[in-house]
Amino acid sequence: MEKFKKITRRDFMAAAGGTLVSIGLPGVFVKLMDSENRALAAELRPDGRPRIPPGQHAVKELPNMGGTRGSKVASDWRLEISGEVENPRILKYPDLMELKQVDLTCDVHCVTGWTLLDSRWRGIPMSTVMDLVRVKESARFVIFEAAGDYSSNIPLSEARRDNVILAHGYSGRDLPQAHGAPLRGLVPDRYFYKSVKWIQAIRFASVDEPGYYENSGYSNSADPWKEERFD
Ligand SMILES: Nc1nc2c(c(=O)[nH]1)N[C@H]1C(S)=C(S)[C@@H](COP(=O)(O)O)O[C@H]1N2
Ligand SMILES: [Mo]
Repeated sequence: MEKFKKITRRDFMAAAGGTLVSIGLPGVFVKLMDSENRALAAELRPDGRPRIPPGQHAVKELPNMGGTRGSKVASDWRLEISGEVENPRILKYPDLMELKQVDLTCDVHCVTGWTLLDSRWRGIPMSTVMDLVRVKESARFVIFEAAGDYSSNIPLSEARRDNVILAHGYSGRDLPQAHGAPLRGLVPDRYFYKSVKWIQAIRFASVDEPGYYENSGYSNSADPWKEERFD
């Protein structure tokens, strides 16, 4: 899992007096100080890329970006996994809990410009789900489908990465409903619209199916370090 050079940041915080300044305007996400953002922008990830992708700024908390929520009744919830797989499954929440669980600390990047560093998630690796349903050779894309016609898509090669999970925990607690409970996708190295909240179905497809944002002028590849925001 991802590990970052936190020393740099801590050293900087000490030098800066450890203060985080809140902008505090209603409707404006609480940003870090510009100087701290500059220091973080100079920090590198283990893969050599800058910690803060170009055109992004760090925030202190996970904003609630809204969307059409799924059912509040957890016992009604099902995850349907279908498409190019040998073993299609419909899983209930307790079925998910029997699969491999991982804790992941990662950074997430919304296309509107905010980045949240060191967010902590718990869930099931996508690779575990892929093994469970036995994905066929013909599958090349993963389509995540949610309540309210929201969907998003990633290449299968991206889905195999070990920081791609289905998350049901956030910050040491159950994932809050606003952030996608009972289950959301987490694809940290793509803009956050690829991390589908309130997932209901996962489909393995041989042909790509751009989702809600991807069909509204936003980038299909959505790489924050290449600033692939729009098509
Ligand atoms: N189902 C669903 N998932 C979604 C969205 C949405 O509107 N509906 N918005 C996306 C966008 S643009 C972002 S930035 C993140 C926001 O997640 P958060 O509200 O937990 O911060 O969810 C993504 N996943
Ligand atoms: Mo977003």
